[in-house]
Amino acid sequence: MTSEKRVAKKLAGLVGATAVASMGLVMVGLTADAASATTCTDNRACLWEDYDFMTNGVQANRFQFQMWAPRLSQHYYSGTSLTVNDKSSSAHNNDNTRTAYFYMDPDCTGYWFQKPPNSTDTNFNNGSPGPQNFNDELSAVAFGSYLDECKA
Ligand SMILES: [Ca+2]
Ligand SMILES: [Ca+2]
Ligand SMILES: [Ca+2]
Repeated sequence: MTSEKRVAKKLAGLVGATAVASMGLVMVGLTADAASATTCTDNRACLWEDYDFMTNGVQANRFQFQMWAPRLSQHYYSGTSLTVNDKSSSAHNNDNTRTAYFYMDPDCTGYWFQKPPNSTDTNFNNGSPGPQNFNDELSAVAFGSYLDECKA
């Protein structure tokens, strides 16, 4: 039995089934947030070279951006000599309000996907969650308010 279930069972004896049902929903939400915590700095979005927020096995070695980056070939995953272009396999948008955009081609062109505030994707090859078929393809990134600058 997980610790969550033990807590839920204990609460069931104390406060009744209806209250426990709503408590259960709250706990599920907290668990989801904890699972998506990464080394990505607040108010930035991050990319990693490998699945599951890793670059060469190190989560701290990420590329992160606050505005836009039209040519990922000019950037490195932190702490490495790996350029970011056509290598990224997972992402975390760690901004509370802004949507981040990810493009296959430089200057924010070509196929793209977006990640809403506080969302992640552990694997650009699968669709749960989206996107899929973007593995090792990204060449430009931007938050929504900087798309014009990125395309300029
Ligand atoms: Ca990769
Ligand atoms: Ca995916
Ligand atoms: Ca590309």
